[in-house]
Amino acid sequence: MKTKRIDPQTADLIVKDALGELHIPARRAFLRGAVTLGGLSMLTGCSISDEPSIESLLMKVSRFNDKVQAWLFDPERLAPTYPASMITRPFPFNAFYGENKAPIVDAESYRLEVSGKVADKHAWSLAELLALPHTEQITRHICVEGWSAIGRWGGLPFGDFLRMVGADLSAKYVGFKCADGYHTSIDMPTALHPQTLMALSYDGETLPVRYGFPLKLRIPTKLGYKNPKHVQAIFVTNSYPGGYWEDQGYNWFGGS
Ligand SMILES: Nc1nc2c(c(=O)[nH]1)N[C@H]1C(S)=C(S)[C@@H](COP(=O)(O)O)O[C@H]1N2
Ligand SMILES: [Mo]
Repeated sequence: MKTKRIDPQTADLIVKDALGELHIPARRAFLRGAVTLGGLSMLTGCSISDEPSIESLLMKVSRFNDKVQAWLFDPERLAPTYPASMITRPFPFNAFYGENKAPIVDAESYRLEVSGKVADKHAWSLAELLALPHTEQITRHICVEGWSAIGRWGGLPFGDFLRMVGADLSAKYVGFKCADGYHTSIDMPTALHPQTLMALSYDGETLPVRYGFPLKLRIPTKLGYKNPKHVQAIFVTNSYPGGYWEDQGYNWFGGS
């Protein structure tokens, strides 16, 4: 199993995120004046000159950040989109294992389980999912491990799916379980965000195995680890579900 290492350039991106560069004027004004990186390092007693201390600083900022972001998050904010000419080729693979270990999900027997606070708990076949309306987006994926890349995903807005299955939209969380044992969860406003997609295609083709066949959640307002691949089960709940990296100290809110 890999552990995550954060290089200074990525740390910068995360600190920016942690400090709330979410393009909301009130929030920016609040945070810009109140906290600087230097100020934070004083506040938390961490030096920011070496990697382990950057990591522990980020953990502290992150905890603060989950609380602040929860009430400052603007569900209307859109992630930037890009022209097709800017797509990163080849788009990088990442997981907690190597590319040759990506799980091969059988298309015929695949069923997407839907459970928890939803009216319609029927399990979806791939054919049923493929028959749903399809929209495309070209957005940037940012991984905390030090890279970002622009890709093109297609699928159904997740909010449309949640409404279709009669999910309790006042529930707090949506959790995801994946074919490789990975799991993660998001807050309901993010689940209903217009750019949050149940993605079945990548760059105009069936989602390749390495990018999460048969289904991934594409959430451009969230960091890479909050974009689950090979999704097998979706559940709507009021109990905090955590996640694979989140349980190891990564910011649950994980905005980008
Ligand atoms: N099922 C599953 N989903 C996952 C992961 C994983 O290990 N397993 N890794 C996450 C992380 S950290 C990243 S950066 C992205 C990478 O997605 P990509 O391979 O499409 O670039 O998948 C996310 N979703
Ligand atoms: Mo990642």
